[in-house]
Amino acid sequence: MRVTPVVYVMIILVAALALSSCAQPAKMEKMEQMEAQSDIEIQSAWVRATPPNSKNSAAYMMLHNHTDQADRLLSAQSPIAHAAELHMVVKKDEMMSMQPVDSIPVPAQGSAMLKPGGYHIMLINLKQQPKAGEKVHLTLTFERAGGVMVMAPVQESGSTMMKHDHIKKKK
Ligand SMILES: [Cu+2]
Repeated sequence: MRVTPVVYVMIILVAALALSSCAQPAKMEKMEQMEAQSDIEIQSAWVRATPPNSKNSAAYMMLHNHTDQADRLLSAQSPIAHAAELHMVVKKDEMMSMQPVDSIPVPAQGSAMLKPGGYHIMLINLKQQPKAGEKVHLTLTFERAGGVMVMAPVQESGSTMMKHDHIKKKK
């Protein structure tokens, strides 16, 4: 058959279409690696590795709000724990202790830091012990941004990442 310019253009279109549909799965994967596009961006998330038979662990991260409206982290969930609570560390009579909070504010065009010694997500009644090198799935629910998922690598708690949770029990 004679390849007219019109047929030629159609062949190119069909080829382009086929290529773009092939490219879809790779694109999806990339999206997942970027941890989803959301008004809230999550950076440097990590979950504390626990010694055997620990009841609890904690998750830490930076929350960035790219909108002009203040948001709040309302709750969190993880398949490795029966419950997750939002906590902050308070110093009372030279003792550090944790206290549940209703929400963690993320200011407009600002950020909130969840870190040892400050705000954190407490993973309570672990179903499995988070081990260094693994990744833990977390779902965070924000007042405005809604649900945001993150895969947080598990890390050993180093010297700077300490003392908040079980101090009361140990001493
Ligand atoms: Cu806590």
